[in-house]
Amino acid sequence: MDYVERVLSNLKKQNADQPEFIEAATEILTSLKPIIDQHPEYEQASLLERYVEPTRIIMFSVPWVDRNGKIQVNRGYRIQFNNAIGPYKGGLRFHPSVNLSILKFLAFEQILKNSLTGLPIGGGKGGSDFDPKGKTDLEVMNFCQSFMTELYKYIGPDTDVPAGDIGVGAREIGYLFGQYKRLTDTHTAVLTGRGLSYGGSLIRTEATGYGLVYITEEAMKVRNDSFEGKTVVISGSGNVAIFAAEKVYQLGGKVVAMYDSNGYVYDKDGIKLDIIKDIKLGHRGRIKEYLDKVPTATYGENIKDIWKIKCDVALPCATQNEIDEESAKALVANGVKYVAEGANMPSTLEAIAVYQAAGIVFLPAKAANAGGVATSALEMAQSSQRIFWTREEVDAKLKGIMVNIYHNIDNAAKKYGHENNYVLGANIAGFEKVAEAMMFHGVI
Ligand code: NDP
Ligand code: 2IT
Repeated sequence: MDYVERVLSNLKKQNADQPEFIEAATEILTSLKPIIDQHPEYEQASLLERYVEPTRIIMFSVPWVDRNGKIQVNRGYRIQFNNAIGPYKGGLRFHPSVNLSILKFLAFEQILKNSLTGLPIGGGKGGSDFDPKGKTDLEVMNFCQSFMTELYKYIGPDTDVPAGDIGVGAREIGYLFGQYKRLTDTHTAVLTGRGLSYGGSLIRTEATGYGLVYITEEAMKVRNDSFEGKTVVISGSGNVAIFAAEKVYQLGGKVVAMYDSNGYVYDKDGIKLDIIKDIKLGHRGRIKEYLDKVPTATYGENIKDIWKIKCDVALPCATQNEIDEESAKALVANGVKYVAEGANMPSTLEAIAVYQAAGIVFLPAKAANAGGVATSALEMAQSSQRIFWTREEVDAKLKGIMVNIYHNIDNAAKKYGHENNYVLGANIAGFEKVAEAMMFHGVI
């Protein structure tokens, strides 16, 4: 067994109850082999053993009072995985499915994603099994205040800077920030995705979706192709999905289907985004309501069927493992040319194998959705300078970062003899800097 295989085999034994973490680690470690082979000093320094182990995992109880006066308890987490190149940075996810395995995979992915942005941010993630769906604003506030009353001890603008993810948007960040400010009496960039009135950055809301489309546009451009006239399927209808769709339309593409966890809508004439925004951002409604406004659209409850819709571009923007082998085969059979991941790890390992065998352009999450965290780092930069950049400035920087990421992962894939394999390219390009920094820091 070589070094990578030994570390992976040990990781699987030690984390046998964490399937998502094993899935992400298998993909990452396997594709790092070419760079590990060139650096025997990494094994000498037990670099991989240290790289796969989070610095610390914080788990805590979050008691709060619901609208009936009943006391509820949820589990809170923060995983501080790696701070070799900058403070821990990564979102908070509030969703009933949240557990240690999911947060560890997300934090582990975040290390390389954040490195790919070229900005000084390390990798972390956190969240809770709390479900904001159906809760009143007061319940969400009660929960967020209790969550922060524990979390504030472990974070700080130079230590660990959380942000949003599934179930955590402007409302939650506002309540979390308010409680942090109250507990510490400081007004700092301890969270990103803040409102514009209290330190947030223009374009942060749009950044993940826009960035996803910018990097895909670049992959198209080098192939003498563009979004003009392309049919696009987007899963999810949250923050990432909505702003990916907005940018697709701006570039001349057409989005024909989107979903939420209850069902998907298909509108062959092109989904009307203002209606989706009104449902989702306006009143936190369900996507099924789209049919009330557009009776010619269709609705299906089996969300996996969305991948059977013929499209040129698929942008999975909901959650992990939403495209399995069967769905990937359906996409390929229908002639998909580009799959770019807005969500984190939406394609299973088997699905990725299907894309690669078919030779389609596949842009993996840690490269394709890095625009969100990159703009979070731009938010931190503006806070440090105590100034705000214009919308145009932030958007131009975001686009520049995404174009750079595309060429960096493309070059890394070529350099290591795996042209067009952006999984390998992204993992290696992200790892190079983290590994170098860890070597500089000695045994810590
Ligand atoms: P939101 O909470 O805004 O939206 C999530 C969307 O995905 C909703 O439409 C939701 O449907 C759907 N969804 C969530 N879980 C499931 C599930 N288990 N099955 C089916 N549908 C589901 O989150 P974001 O848009 O912020 O995040 C989406 C993805 O993008 C996540 O993978 C996240 O990690 C990733 N991401 C987010 C970034 C950001 O800046 N926000 C940055 C980089 C990546 P419903 O409302 O019915 O639950
Ligand atoms: O997965 C992600 O990159 C995010 N949820 C954004 C993290 C951030 O710190 O902006």
